[in-house]
Amino acid sequence: MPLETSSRVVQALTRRGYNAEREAVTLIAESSTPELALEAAIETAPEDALVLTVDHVREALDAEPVPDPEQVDGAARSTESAAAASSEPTNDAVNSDPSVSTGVSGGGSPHGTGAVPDETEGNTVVDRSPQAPVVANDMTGASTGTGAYDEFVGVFRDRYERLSGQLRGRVNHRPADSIEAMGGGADVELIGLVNDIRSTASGHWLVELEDTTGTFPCLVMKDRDIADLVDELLMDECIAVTGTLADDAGIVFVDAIHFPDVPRTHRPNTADRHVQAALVSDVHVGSQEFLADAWGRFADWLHTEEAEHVEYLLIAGDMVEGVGVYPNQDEELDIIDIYEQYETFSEHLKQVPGDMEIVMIPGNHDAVRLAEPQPGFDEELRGIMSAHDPQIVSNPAMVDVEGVNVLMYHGVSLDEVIAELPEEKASYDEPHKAMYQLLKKRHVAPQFGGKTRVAPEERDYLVIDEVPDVFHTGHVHKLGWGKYHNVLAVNSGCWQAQTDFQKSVNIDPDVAHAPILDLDTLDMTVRKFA
Ligand code: D5M
Ligand code: FE
Ligand code: ZN
Repeated sequence: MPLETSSRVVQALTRRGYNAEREAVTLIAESSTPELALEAAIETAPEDALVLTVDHVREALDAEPVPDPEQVDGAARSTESAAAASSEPTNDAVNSDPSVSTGVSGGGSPHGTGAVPDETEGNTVVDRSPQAPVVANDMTGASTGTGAYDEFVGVFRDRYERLSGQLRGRVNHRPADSIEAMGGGADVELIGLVNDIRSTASGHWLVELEDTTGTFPCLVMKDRDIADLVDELLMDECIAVTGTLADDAGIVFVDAIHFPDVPRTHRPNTADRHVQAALVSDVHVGSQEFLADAWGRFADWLHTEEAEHVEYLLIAGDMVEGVGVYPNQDEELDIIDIYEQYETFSEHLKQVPGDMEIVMIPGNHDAVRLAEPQPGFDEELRGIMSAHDPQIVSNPAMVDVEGVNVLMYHGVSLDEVIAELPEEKASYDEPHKAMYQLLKKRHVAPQFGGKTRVAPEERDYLVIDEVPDVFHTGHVHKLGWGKYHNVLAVNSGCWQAQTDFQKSVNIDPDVAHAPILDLDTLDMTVRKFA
């Protein structure tokens, strides 16, 4: 089979177990005899190399008899233009076509043997290599929980301290155990975790708040505007109320409810060069419904010129379908062994350009504990997925990508937010609105004891301490994005066609979309590969 296109080169390399740098693929595809170039490059690469680099290819091309790619540039280009599919190689433009080189002032020295452009020419310095993202709050290896009762008390205390800290600038908190002593009619301000929500016989709302000293009942009258906000409350989230103490000092009549929230004045950070990230999730390799062809088209596209600025790939969980996640799941498995699922996932990941930085967190289908926070994959799974040298971190994790803080969270709690809140505030069709609620509550999984399992740790890793610039989730298999107080919330859809279960409950997944985020402007475009 002729190897005149990048995507074929990538496939050939993948079959041979190699992951390759984008430019390495381009050089091979551009040479007059790509098959020979590919063989020579593989020969040149050390035996234990997982990634075929541009240096390996250049070394191979420099050696006879494979012709230098620049000398056959014209021929390679005409082959290219004859090719029909959009996945044909064009991302080599920075190397061989000065008219589209970026940041390089014209007339500089020739680029040697068709190699990496000398990006320091002229006055501008262009850095085309992605920086390794810096991860804050990765709790992999730091788990202390054994599940003992007092650990649950500890994690809630930590949640309360940190979230009440966020509210303290706005309200003058009185401890629950001292409010009764204040006397009827006093103005009260109280910060607590929501311990109970009940409607009274006359239709008002009784919200019980708990702080470190005790609990206190707070009454929200049904005819007040703030009654609407009661619809948004989830158990165990932290809020503040201000109000007036009843005559017998046994209850607070609520005038206002405050959430920790994201300040409206939040000014997001942006990258200081034009660089993009692809935000995906829910690949579900191993499922009969995994869309391998669509994934292949996505990976091929990443090798094209159009995608040359896409230097990062963030994957927000559910790499594989897993085993025993839901009842009867095995009937829809294509690969029944969990390790084989990761091996196949790794093969699909190798189709992605080798010079991209990849960050992955686990989801509820992955082979790590289900309770959140979920630590990153263990050594064995890291070994299987090592080809790209991805950053494997916990769910959730705050990832600094070129200065942009991206909060990655798989999203199991979104099911709960959608189930508990009214349709207009959170729905499967608008998953980003459910994400807004998590930002408002400054916690990725507020409700304890429901579907979302929470592990007791010394620290509540699920609190959103720092306001992210981008919030990236998956899980619900629906595509949706929007801005909340200048924070871009993106739920990234999936690479798995509708399962029997989803059919039975009318979940219509958004498949094979890749949201592409401009890190310098935080603008988003969505590419479809279905
Ligand atoms: O879940 C994808 C979406 O589908 C998410 O919203 C949960 C829902 N889902 C899928 N299968 C089930 C079963 N069997 N029970 C309840 N909810 C389900 P994911 O976990 O990514 O497959
Ligand atoms: Fe999923
Ligand atoms: Zn999931």
